Amino acid sequence: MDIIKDLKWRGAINQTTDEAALQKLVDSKSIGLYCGVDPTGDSLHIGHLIPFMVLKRFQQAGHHPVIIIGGGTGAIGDPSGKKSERKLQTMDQVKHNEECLTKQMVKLFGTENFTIVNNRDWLGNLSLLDFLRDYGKLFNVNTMLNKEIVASRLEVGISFTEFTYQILQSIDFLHLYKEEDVQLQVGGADQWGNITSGIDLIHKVCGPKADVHALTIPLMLKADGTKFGKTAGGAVWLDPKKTSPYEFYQFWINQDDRDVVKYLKYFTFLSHEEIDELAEKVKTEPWKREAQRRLAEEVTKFVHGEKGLADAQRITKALFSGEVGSLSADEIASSMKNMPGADVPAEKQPLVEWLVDTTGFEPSRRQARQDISNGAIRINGEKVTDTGAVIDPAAHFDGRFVVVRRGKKHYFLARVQK
Ligand code: 629
Repeated sequence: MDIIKDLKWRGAINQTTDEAALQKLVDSKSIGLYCGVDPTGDSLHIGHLIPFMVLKRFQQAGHHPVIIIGGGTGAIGDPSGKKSERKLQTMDQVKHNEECLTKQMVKLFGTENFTIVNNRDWLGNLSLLDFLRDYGKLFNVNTMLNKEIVASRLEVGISFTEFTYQILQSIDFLHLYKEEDVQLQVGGADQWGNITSGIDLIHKVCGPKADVHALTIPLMLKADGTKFGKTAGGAVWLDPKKTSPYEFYQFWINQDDRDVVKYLKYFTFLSHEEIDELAEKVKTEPWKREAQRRLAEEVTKFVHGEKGLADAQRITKALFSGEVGSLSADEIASSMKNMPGADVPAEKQPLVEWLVDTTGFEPSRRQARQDISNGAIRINGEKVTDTGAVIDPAAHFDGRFVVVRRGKKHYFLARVQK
């Protein structure tokens, strides 16, 4: 399948430079293309995944993706999409983040037919005088001021440092065009100004015939108007220590019917036919949530591998059935961290008292006794029906937690204090 057509079908194209010329280029040969990421954090999040999925599709179509880890640009900070000046990171932070992101990239792209570079390698050695003589001369301040990102910041103010950012990203595109045969830069819609400024630089240095292009991807909007990729617990990270595979899987499985097809198109490698079939099921049997399940399976497998997916599914099943006894204390910690809970002492106590006075999980002793005799209460996955039972909070999950469930849905996590 034609890659540009495929991207269009997926709704993944916001803007491109001359589309007919770009189409001709990708039809004619295997091209080099790139996307950059600045090491502003120690993990990628699912928003970053959007351009990387596009690069991956190019890779699968026989083209050659290059990723720039912005060790140089990250030391400056892209003003794009920021309403105010960024705080500079320390160089130690930048370097630590570079290492983390590089590892994640290799996990996503493998090592075959893929190149990863760090722009500190060329930006870091550029002397001030060379910068001003070789590049500064080729940038017109008026043009730079007119870029949306700079223009929108003029009221609040923008430092010379951040103002210069677009020149650095332009030098990168020129560098990769010369050294790695890169002819296309991909990014989110916020990157259009930076990318086209690189194209102008290449045309000035290498001549107007240089065949280089820009492709941006629309900002991801959610049907309910809230920001994509955020949950109550914050961003959805690719690092399993920050967002466990279970939480990651749950994020996708909980998506709205109105959004799920769009996400299948953006975030999975399922064929058009498969996605069309799932879209049909969203219409005809939405209660089955098959599209959401497929989405969660595909994305979790892509990011966390078969093992990550299997763990997520096992934990999901345990929490659904209530039989949580087989989960490890760490699995409890990561899967239940956003559920209601309380800190409790380690001492044994009659269960009814514990449920009412110690945890506040039940409103009254009468209610607690009734729920227990009805078989609605599970403690650590085991049904308790004896109203005279005594609870030993330190007995399970390495003495760290007691998991309480009432009915099918109401979970509560008691954290045992040492
Ligand atoms: C050097 C650095 C380059 C080319 C690009 C860059 C990074 C770029 C940027 N990107 C965002 C980031 O790093 O700031 N100036 O977080 C982010 N990107 C992914 C998408 C984006 C963008 O990594 O392009 O639009 C988010 O979806 O904001 O030579």
